[in-house]
Amino acid sequence: MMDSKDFVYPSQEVMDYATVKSYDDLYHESIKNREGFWAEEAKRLEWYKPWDKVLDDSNHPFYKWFTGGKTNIIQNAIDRHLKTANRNKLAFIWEGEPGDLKTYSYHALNREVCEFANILKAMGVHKGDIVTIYMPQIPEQIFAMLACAKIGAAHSVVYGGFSHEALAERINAANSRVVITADGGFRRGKPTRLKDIVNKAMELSPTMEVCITVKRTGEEVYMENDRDYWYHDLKALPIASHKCETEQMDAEDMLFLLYTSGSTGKPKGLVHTHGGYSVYTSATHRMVFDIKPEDRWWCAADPGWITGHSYMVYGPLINGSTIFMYEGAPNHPYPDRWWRMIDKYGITVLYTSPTAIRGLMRYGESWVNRHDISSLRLLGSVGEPINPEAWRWYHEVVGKKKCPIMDTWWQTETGGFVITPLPVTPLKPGSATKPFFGHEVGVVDEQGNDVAANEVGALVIKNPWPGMARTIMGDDNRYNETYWSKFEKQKYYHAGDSARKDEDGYFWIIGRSDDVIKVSGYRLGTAEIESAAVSHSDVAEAAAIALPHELKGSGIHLYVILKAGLTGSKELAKELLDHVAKVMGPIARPEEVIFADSLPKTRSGKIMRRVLKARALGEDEGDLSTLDD
Ligand code: 6R9
Repeated sequence: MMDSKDFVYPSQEVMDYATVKSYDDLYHESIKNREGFWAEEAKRLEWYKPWDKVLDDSNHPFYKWFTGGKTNIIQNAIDRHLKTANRNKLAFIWEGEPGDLKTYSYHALNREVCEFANILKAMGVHKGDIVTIYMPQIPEQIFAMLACAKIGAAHSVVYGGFSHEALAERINAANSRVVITADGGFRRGKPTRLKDIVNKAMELSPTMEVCITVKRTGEEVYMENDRDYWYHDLKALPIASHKCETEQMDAEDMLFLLYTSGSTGKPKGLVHTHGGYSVYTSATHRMVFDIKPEDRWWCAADPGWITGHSYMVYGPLINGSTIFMYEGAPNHPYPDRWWRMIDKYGITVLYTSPTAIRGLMRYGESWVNRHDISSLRLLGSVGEPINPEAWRWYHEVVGKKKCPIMDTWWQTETGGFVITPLPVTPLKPGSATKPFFGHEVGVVDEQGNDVAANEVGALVIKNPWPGMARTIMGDDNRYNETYWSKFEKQKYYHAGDSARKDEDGYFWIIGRSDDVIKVSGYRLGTAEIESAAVSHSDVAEAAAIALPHELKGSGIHLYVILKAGLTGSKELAKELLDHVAKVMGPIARPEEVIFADSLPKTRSGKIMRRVLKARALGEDEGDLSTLDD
């Protein structure tokens, strides 16, 4: 690990360009008058009706922001721009994996979104409904999200890598009637077959009535009469007018639902709102990445992840940025694909994950150096702690030592950045540095007391913020239990990460302290992986743990107890790997299966994954007093 004294200072050029020149002054002000700070940010946006109260904290932990206010995120992400010179500015540049290119001005984006919105209305989608979106990375995915928001329906985007079972579970939990998909997308030169997966999911989803399919790959797909509609057919009908009123929403109305993995049981559908989320994503995006009108912003994430929602779509569009999106694999047809596109489109900010950086790093710097990527002025990282080797490569080879790296710590639950540098912040490679404005973040012991500098503890947020998730859909109790019960007395938000804060007040995230595994930045629950494993007829019990993986950050290692009378074999191990990947999706494919006779458990029957992990790493097993046997 890098010595925590080694600061990397921003260049004079970065300092001169920066809008926020000093972190400390604004930070102290934002803490002294938190509501005032957020009210100022909210005033930068348009509202149909201004709010009565900035923060309603009368019912902890169910905080409300900008109550009484009326808006719609589309009012600021699109409508507002149509009245200014932004109307003719590029909103969106998209490149398909085969090399096809599409561009949309804000004017053109509005037409697309209105058409899609009118189609949804014609299909009977109403304000308050939840529409499921399961798509490849094509422009229509973004149009679909924006169209839902525009008419006041909530979207639930399911990551295109998930299996039909995982998709069906999410459709059913949200009670979705309508799903939007595509025949497929292109990945590593091959078409994926998404509609097939949706077809299988719909068999398991009794609520499903309508499936809208965008034609992308042109592959043959099965379409059922009166249920399945081609998007281009609907678009050709008079119902698809390019004019559509934006629905006026209460600030606290649901904008979207996004499922994420928790430590136990079923995935949680986190609820985000129109008002607070608009303010929070746009403020964090603008200030952390010092967004200026001339920027070309590339958040290389999947829209099915919170990063895609907040920083590919909503934050940047509210800020009137030109966003870039790429459909396919980073190494297709050659490992210089990303650098070629940065050169071609003049990208100024690249925001991606450590996994992606490590993946590109292994091809060596000559691929980067073939292209002129000097348009880049800032870089960003998200999803997991970035290791020093990847940090240095990103900084030196990609950023040519002139682009500071914004290592942003946040979660699906937080809606946007919480611990993050600004361009002017002296960096320490591997540290997400300091809290964003309005935030008091702490590292605490079991009782909720701040621990001493450099001691490891639980990461907590000590205050409410506008971008916070409001609840878990349909389960207020679980929301309270998961995030607010551990430090109930102090009213701290419990993030589920362990961390330390050094003598300079810089935060170092160590990783999840609960049973969540981050594979290539994607969040998976051990419980889901284990339940996928035991759904195989030969498996009696399973335990999943994460071990360090060179590219993915963490890889899944699966311990399996077979049913009586069965013995493990190489073939069966392979079959189990395939089975988990099939049930959950390829992202959850374990690295290895280890056949075991027993698993370490507590007397209450809870699998002690930390013991398995310590053994696998040859580390001290720690306190075994609760171990049964
Ligand atoms: C945005 C996102 C949240 C978990 C979080 C933490 C890890 C995210 C990080 C980071 C270290 C960073 N995480 N950013 N760890 N440094 N810059 O990733 O949301 O998928 O909900 O995951 O990701 O463990 O608790 P989500």
